[in-house]
Amino acid sequence: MKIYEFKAFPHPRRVRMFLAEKNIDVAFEQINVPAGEHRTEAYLAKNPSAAVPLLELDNGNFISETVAICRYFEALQPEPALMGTTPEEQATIEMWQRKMDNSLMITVSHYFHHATEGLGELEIYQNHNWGEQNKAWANKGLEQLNQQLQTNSFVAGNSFSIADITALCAVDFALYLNLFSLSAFPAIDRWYQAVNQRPSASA
Ligand SMILES: N[C@@H](CCC(=O)N[C@@H](CS)C(=O)NCC(=O)O)C(=O)O
Repeated sequence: MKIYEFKAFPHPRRVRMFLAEKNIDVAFEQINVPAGEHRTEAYLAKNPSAAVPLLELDNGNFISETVAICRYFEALQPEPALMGTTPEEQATIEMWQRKMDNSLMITVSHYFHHATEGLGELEIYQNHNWGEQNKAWANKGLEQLNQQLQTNSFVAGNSFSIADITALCAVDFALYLNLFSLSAFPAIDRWYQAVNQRPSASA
């Protein structure tokens, strides 16, 4: 079993954090995304979506998409549960995981690709206004997250979950791009100081 990734990038970091929380050891192979290694014929044969992370199973099958990879490891090793155990927990965590993906990770990503240099020459199409619109939507996502964290210790409630992993990686991506300041969102700031200290945050 092996995971193709590019260590510094946000989506691979989500998988690294998930594995670290579960104390699962998997081999990694680096695919240099800024150098275009994810667009070679050899890599596209493994993942036609041209993206990392990608999990290669021992039977030769591939699983792409961050959450699908995490779900595989959750099923393989349920403890500690990061995707809930009861039907209500599972649905609540999935709800917040999707909210964090849609309102933060994806909007910050669009901002990066469209309103900044992004991946440079690898950017096939850029629309600055679309990037700026996504910045505004990312700020709405932060407001929603701040509101949720005013009454909850973690993103999906009382325990750490995959929703916190997605939110932390998206918040760090946004901070790296200077999209916002933590001081403007006190509840996010309190949560950030706590989750950022978990050993998995530097996995
Ligand atoms: N929906 C995918 C997105 C993965 C993704 O966008 N990965 C980025 C790295 S963080 C990538 O490979 N980008 C390549 C590109 O933009 O050309 C997932 O959840 O895994």
